[in-house]
Amino acid sequence: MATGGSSTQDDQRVVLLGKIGAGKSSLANKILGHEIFKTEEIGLCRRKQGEHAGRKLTVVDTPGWDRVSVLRTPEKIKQEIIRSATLCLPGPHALLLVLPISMHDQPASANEIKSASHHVALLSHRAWRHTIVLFVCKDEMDTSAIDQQVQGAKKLIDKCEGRYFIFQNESDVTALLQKIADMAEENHGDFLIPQVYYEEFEKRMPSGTVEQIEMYEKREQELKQQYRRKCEKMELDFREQFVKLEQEINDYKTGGTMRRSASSAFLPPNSE
Ligand SMILES: Nc1nc2c(ncn2[C@@H]2O[C@H](COP(=O)(O)OP(=O)(O)O)[C@@H](O)[C@H]2O)c(=O)[nH]1
Ligand SMILES: [Mg+2]
Repeated sequence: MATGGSSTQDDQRVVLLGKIGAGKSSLANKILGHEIFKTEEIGLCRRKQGEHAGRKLTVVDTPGWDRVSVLRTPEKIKQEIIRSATLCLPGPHALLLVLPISMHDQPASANEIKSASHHVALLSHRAWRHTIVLFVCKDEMDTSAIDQQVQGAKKLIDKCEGRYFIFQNESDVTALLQKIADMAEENHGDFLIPQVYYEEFEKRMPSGTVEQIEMYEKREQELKQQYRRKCEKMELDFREQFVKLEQEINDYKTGGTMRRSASSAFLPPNSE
């Protein structure tokens, strides 16, 4: 859907989502560069504005969920999660779904992943176009441990069209904001219109227009998926070819050594 407003390169509106204790408030403080969000749970959304490297930022911190099933999350918390999008009008450019990772904790279970998915969907099925899975490393982790956690959240990442980010420390803020700007650019500058306004907007549209928009959006998603699958296949093919080529070079080198030693067997002594 067409939107206006200033470029996300210099103005970003972000909502942080995640279970209680995921690290949302701490992350918000890191993004804004001050301790302005309390890290204890308060049950209400909080909005703060700030700046990072010339970019104007609006960050909405939300209360998290603490039950694995969305059905058991108190209605008040669900309403706050839905309200979060209205606290940064005309709507957030990005929803950051925070998943904590730590050497000492178990990776998110399948039920936790499902729960995260259902909580994001409270903001409407359109929310996924604007969501990035954000892994927050709570301690030093090696790459293979991080990879394992990323694999465990593949279903969520797929819903986000492959978008995820690994946040290890404050120095990653600039790259994270760039990732948000890239996603917004991919979405042609669109942001998530809060559901209440979207419904109002749907009512005012001439009949058939909403269906047409949905059809185009669906087609766009299909094309993006096809494109991603093609890229993945090309990458796989390229890797296979690379391994084959590496093997051929190795074979050639070892063959060469053998050839050299075989030919030296026919040389007269001290002739090398
Ligand atoms: N070691 C470490 N602890 C963190 C980090 N981020 C958050 N925490 C801790 O995790 C707990 C929950 O963080 P908080 O930001 O309040 O989570 P929220 O409930 O999602 O807002 C707090 O005790 C934080 O100090 C981090 O990057 N490293
Ligand atoms: Mg918090």
